[in-house]
Amino acid sequence: DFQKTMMKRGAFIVLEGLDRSGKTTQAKKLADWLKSRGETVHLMRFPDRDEPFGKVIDAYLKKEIELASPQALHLAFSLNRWQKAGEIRSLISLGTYIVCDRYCYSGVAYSIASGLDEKWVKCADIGLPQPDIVLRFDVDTDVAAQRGGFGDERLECNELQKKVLIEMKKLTDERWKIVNANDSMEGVHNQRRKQEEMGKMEGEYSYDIEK
Ligand code: DGP
Ligand code: NA
Ligand code: NA
Repeated sequence: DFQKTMMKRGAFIVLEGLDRSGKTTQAKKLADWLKSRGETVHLMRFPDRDEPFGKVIDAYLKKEIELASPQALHLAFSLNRWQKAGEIRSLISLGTYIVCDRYCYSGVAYSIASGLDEKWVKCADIGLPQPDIVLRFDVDTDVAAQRGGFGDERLECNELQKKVLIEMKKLTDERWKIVNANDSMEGVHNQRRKQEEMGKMEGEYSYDIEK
């Protein structure tokens, strides 16, 4: 345990943004870049479609099943994150960098955009591990809609995406980093890398899940 205490803490880096904002590609690039600097890196994504609650979410998004209420869908997304909370904490304490494609900010933004009550949706995630950095990938909804695969799943409609972006912006404070995701893949990676080099962010977020 002494060794564990002396070990350098890792970091929990979250990427947020609309569907087809390129987050998934950028998460992999960020992970590779951190690895090239000698860090131990664990890529994570939410929803994690392999986890039991994630299987329900996956089936719902693919229109294979219906859920009885939007509240049930919201809680499934949250349960999916709670199933990973312990793993996140232990990886970080062991010095691992977690690069995470979506987190509770998607949870809040998509659910409010879908019409659920703000106060209610925020409750389910209170107590989840807090990220060190949140990178928000901004893409014009019209640019996103033209990217491959858009519209295949539920929630990928332009009108909802516009509302999600509004909600995502409300969750943002000065500690978030904004990336212009309309840029090319390399351009986006370089923007993000510059921000990473500015150092690890510390402190609280306006949507504080620790409380
Ligand atoms: P992805 O696998 O990243 O494409 O996400 C699947 C879809 O689910 C996408 O449209 C965004 C949405 N989504 C992700 N997380 C949440 C969440 O926690 N709550 C809700 N309501 N939607 C979410
Ligand atoms: Na998607
Ligand atoms: Na994605």
